This record gives sequence, structure tokens and C-alpha cells, in this order.
Amino acid sequence: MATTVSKVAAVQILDSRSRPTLATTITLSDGTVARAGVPSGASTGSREAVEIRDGDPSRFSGAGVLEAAAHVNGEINEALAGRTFANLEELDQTLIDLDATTNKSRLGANAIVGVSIAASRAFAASQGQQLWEYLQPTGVKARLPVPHFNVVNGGVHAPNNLDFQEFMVAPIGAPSIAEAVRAGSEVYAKLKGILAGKGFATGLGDEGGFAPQIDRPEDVLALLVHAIEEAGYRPGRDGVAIALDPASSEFYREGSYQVAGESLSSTEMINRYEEIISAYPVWLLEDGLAESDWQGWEQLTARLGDRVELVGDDILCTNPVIIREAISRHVGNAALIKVNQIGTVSETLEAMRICRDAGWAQFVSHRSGETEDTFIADLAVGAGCGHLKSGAPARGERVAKYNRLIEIETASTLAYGLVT
Ligand code: 2PG
Ligand code: MG
Repeated sequence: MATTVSKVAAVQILDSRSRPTLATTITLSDGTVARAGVPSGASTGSREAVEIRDGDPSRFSGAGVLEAAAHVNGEINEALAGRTFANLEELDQTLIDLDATTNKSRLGANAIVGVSIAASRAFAASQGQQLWEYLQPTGVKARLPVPHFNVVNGGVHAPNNLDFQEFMVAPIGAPSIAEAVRAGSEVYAKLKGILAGKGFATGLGDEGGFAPQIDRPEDVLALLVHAIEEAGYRPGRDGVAIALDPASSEFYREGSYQVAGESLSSTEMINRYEEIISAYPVWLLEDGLAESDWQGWEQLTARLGDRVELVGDDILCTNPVIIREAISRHVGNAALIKVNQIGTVSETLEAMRICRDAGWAQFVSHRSGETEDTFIADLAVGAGCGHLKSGAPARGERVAKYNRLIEIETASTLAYGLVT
């Protein structure tokens, strides 16, 4: 169904970390109005699409996005207003051509992605479809994804000594989203009590997880298993499993991994992960090795690829070209999916299609800087990828996505769970 755009506009707002980001609005000629909040990361891959920041030190320490907003209100609006598009791909391609760089650095990925997300929402509404239905590729079964609750934060997301960035609990064995959210919340509450009982602070990191002063990742994992059990669940895939995102590019220095006071080679780091997955119910490992350590990744995949899901985030950047290369080199067996890493919804769906065709899993993700926008919940459902991470079961910008999943579950007959 062809759709005509009347206007696009953007304004500078704040994200969940108090950094500027964009709220983007699109109006269609049929009167449909849709909005998008633009996410932004902290532990970014070097090959991500580029978000534009003003760099004026007198405003938000240079982090303002007035220039990106001006690109939406000026050049992008001029290119789209009054034009009729056959579909979202056509609109996204117009944005890509207008920018004319390989990494969206001229107009800004933050300018472009907000327009693309808002447009997909508007096109869905204009056709009377739920957003997840609109995003669902032909031949793909939609499903409700297993939520991955990031309950302990470290790395660049928290001011503690913990080198690993994310410790997630995943209620894989839950019967529904509503019950999975309950499990996440109950484990989170137990964990808070356990931490407080041991004298740790229970302040939160950027994604809503606790940020205790603990050095060794294994010590956190022991606490998580304890919290899962205390909440009345079985630790593991038939109950509540654990997922890790060490975000290891952040502690990879001059060819070695600096973890809790030790300096480890790639092989030693893989040995460490092997011990970890043998001792704890870890089912997924994201960015176990650094984005530049492709040889290490090949070894990691050969050694652990049949035991855990190995997700590439910084190394892949939701980029179809890089994902293709990783598939052919047997680097990982799954891709993290972040819309703003590549910059348009169409390219994101293309990255997911490439994964599906290769038998790779796709793990849809929020960013550390978020708004209340719930687009990723619909994306995970429509693409039928089976798992999503959106931070802790706490803080409005994180739970908005989980709450949207509950809403979708209530209004549909979709199945819950991993793709098996
Ligand atoms: C990650 C993300 C989201 P950031 O590394 O997976 O959790 O963090 O948005 O800071 O890149
Ligand atoms: Mg990551």
C-alpha cells in the first residue's frame, strides 16, 4: 500500500542517562502521526553507524544533538515531505541515498534511525496493523521472546570494579511472558535482599541492574544462582538461566584481557569461559572476546559454539556485510540486533534475514541510553527471534519494553519461548 509522507520533525530530548537524544515525529497525508525515541550506546562497536553530536562544550559537554535534529527538520523533511512510498524499504533507501556515506555519518545515524522507526510505526498504523505484524517477514512465525533481565551491571555501565558489563537472568522455562516477567522481578527482588544482607550497596547501573563492588565475575554468578533458587526457580534452561555480556572490547588492552586483576590471552579467556559455563547455568555469551580479536573468536566458536549461544555485538554491529563475513569464518553463532547500530529498520530486518538463512540466532537489544520507546519489543516479536534484552525489570525505559510484550501476549495467541 503506497503511503504519502506529509512531514518529519525532530526535537532534542533526554535519554535515560541524562544525555541528549532525539524524539522524532512523522505525519502521513492520511493524518497518521507516529513518534520514535532514539536509543544511544556507551560500549559501542567501532564500525557502528555514526551518531552525530554537536561537540559544543558549553552545552551538555558537547553531547547535544541539535545538529542531528536540524538535519531531520531540514534536509530529511525536504526529501520526504510530499513523497509517496511503496513501502518502508523505499523510504529507508531514500534516507541512505540522501546521506550518501557508508556509515550514516553525514546526516547522523541518530537522525536517520528515528525517522525510520517512526515511519515503520506510522506505516503499520496507517494499514491498521500492529507494529509487530507489520515487521513480520513473509514466512516467519512471530513469537514472544524470552526476556533477558540485566540484574547486575558493570563495565562502562556502572561505577564499580566489575569488568564484565552485564549479568542477565533469562526465564527460558517460563510458560508465558507474564510469568517470565514475574520470575525476573522476583529474582531481582531476592538479589537485592542478598546483596544488602552481605553489606553491598544496592544502587543501580545504567540499565537498572545492581552495581555492587564485586571484582570476580564468578562471585556475581554464585549470587545469581542463589537469588534464582531463593525466588523458587530452577537455575538452568528448564527454569531461569543466566546470560553474560562481558563487553570484552572494553577490557581488551594490547592483545590481552584484563579481568579482575589478571591479564589473560584469548586462549586463557576462553578457558575461563569454559570453566564458567561448566560451573554455572550460563546459556548465552555475548562479546566474550573483543571486536578486533577475530582469531580468538574463531577459537571460541570452535571450542564452545555447541554448548552456548555466542552472540556478536561490537564485532558485528548489526551490519549485513560483517555478519556475512562472520558466518563464513565461523565467528560466533548469533548476532545482537540493535537498530541504531546500522541505522534503518530495513537494514536491521536484512541483517536478521541473513542470520535466519544461515541458522544463526538473533538477539534483539536495547541500548544503555534509552527512552520509553518500545519498538524493539515489536521487532523481536515480529521477527520471531525468540529472545530480547532490555535491561533490568526496573526503571521505566527498561520495563516499557517488557510491558509491551505483556500487552502483545494478552492481545494475541502467539507462543512464548526460544526458537528451537
Ligand atoms: C551492549 C549494550 C546494551 P551499549 O553492549 O550490549 O546492553 O550496551 O548500549 O552501551 O552499547
Ligand atoms: Mg553488548
